Amino acid sequence: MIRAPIQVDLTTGELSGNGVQTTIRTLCHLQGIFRDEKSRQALEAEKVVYRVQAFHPVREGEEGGLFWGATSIEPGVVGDEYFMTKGHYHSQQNRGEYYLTIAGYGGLILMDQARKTVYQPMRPGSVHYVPAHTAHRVANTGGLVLTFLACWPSDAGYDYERIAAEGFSARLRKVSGVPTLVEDS
Ligand code: M6P
Ligand code: ZN
Repeated sequence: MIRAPIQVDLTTGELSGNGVQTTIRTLCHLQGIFRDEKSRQALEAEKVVYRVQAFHPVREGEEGGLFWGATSIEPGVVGDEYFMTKGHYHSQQNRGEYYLTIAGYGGLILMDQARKTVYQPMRPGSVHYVPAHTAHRVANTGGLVLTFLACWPSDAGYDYERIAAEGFSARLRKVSGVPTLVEDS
């Protein structure tokens, strides 16, 4: 079915139009995501960490379509770990994704099948390819809201359970004020 276009505000990354859905993730949704659980609990439970807007022109799980999204991560830390997304593998592991940074500064954290974790600095205009079979999460390392656009296959799906069970092998932490990828102990 041919769908009406939606709009991206190229300054803020905000999506608008028919079919755009918004999900808010507050600190209380992010139990077990950050290394320092005590610090997370000490912060305001209703504090917004990030917001995801998504446009699904076809049903989730349908083969052959593409989804479009905008994610805005607030500046902040839990302990010494930057505010970040939950992170996921795709349920259909052989599906990739693109990210395009619109505003702010951050890091895309990628972990391959061998649990090797790297991070790519994100800045306005940076385009990042998330390969298939690769866990991905984004952290806001700056003092402003970090906003990026994403495009991914409609049948990719989300595997959050594997992240909950195994985590990433490294975390992006603020060490002497500098974003540093630190192996998780
Ligand atoms: C990007 C895309 C979305 C994802 C969002 C937040 O916009 O990858 O599919 O939902 O980031 O990431 P997560 O689902 O891991 O919280
Ligand atoms: Zn994804």
